Amino acid sequence: MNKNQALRAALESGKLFTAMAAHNPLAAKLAQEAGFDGVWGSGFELSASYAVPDASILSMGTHLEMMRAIASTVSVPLIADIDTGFGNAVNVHYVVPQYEAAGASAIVIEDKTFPKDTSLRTEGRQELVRIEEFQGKIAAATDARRDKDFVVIARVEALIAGQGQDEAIRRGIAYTEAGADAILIHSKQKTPDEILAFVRAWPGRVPLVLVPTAYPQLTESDIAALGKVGVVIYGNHAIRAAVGAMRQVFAQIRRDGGIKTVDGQLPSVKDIIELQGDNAMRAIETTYLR
Ligand code: SPV
Ligand code: MG
Repeated sequence: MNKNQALRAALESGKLFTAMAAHNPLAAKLAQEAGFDGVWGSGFELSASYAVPDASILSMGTHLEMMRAIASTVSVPLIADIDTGFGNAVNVHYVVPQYEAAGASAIVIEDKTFPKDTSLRTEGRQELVRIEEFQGKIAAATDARRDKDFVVIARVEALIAGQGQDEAIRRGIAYTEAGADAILIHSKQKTPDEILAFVRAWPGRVPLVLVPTAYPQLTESDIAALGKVGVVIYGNHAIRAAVGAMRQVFAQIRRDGGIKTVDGQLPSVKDIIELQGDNAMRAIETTYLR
């Protein structure tokens, strides 16, 4: 089974697929090593790693090249976050085969206006495009894909935009009718109540995708028990882990006036060299260096 087939089969199996965010190939490799089923090519994480807002500031090329680097590093499926699709349906039609060629197994496209604002920002600018316009973008994505197993996920931002559950359900159904393989429903409420109400009301023709960043109390077994969710995405835990670890280590070195105390607490240089693919290079050296 190739990666696209693996993701497609997971969606059809009814078993919960877990995807961890990554902003570079090393983070993706660590996610795979930890046992996640896939990688989330997060726009938020990549933006954060460039220290810019997640507001359509990085170019498609920057994100696409990172997806290519990630996909060529890991053997698990990559779900690429293409934000609003970098424009209208014409842009989406062009963009989707690029992401397929880069090795992604799915794209998530959200129903906000371009340029977007990030969903979890307090008082962010959350404007939605018309339902018909977004249906056109979904249809453009599904028609443009070369491999029928490549997964197109439509992301409903109606709850994020404060437009309520009826509008969210209406949009989810409309996007399913337009051909979406799954519906990502996002919420920034600090308890799972809003999402649980949506899941209960969801008619369920295609699986749902949840990003429980704001309501972390909802566990994988809780989500699996709902019976309608195919994928859980951990949206920003790689970059938050990296920021926390760097802050702590940098402060310790400044405080101690050197690296003596911190050294034994860090992954060894050997560990990093192994993550860089040392075993593979040794095999290449043995075979080809004469
Ligand atoms: C991302 O990780 O880029 C996402 C999830 O889209 S969120 O940041 O919560 O909108
Ligand atoms: Mg995003």
